[in-house]
Formats: sequence, structure tokens, C-alpha cells
Amino acid sequence: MSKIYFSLILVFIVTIFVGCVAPNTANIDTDKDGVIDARDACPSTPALALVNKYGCALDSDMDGVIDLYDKCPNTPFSDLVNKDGCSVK
Ligand SMILES: [Ca+2]
Ligand SMILES: [Ca+2]
Repeated sequence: MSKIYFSLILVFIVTIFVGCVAPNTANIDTDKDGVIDARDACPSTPALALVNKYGCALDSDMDGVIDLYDKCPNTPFSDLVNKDGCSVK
């Protein structure tokens, strides 16, 4: 058996072996929000947060505090809010 023929067989075997044991990373969802990493614009979404189709936590009143932590989920858009999402007077 020539060295080239042996090398080709070795490369073929290694390729098959690596292909069988390499993890399938195509559908990994690191933050487990239901949106795979390849499509997740917010890859570190807090656990239990509801997310949009881009994998970002919902902030229904758009005050900068996500719904998961927002204790005042309907503050007017123009209001300044505290860390709990409630209007600051
Ligand atoms: Ca996410
Ligand atoms: Ca909010």
C-alpha cells in the first residue's frame, strides 16, 4: 500500500469520526428562550422572560425595564422611570 493511499484512507476515517462526534451547534439556544443562537439578537435573555421573535425580552411600555422586572408595566412613554419601571415624580 502506498503512502498516499494510506494517507487518503486515514483522512477519510478521521473525517467520518470527527463528523460523528462533533457537536451539532446549529440549534443551540444558550439562554433557553426558544430562539436559537444563530437568530438570537439578545443572547443573554434572563430566564423566564418572554421574548420577541428576535430573542429579546419584551418591554411592553418601552420604558427600558423588561416586563419580567417591570412593576408598573403601563407607564406613559414620556415618563422617567426607576429601576422597577415605575414613574419618578
Ligand atoms: Ca435571547
Ligand atoms: Ca417596561
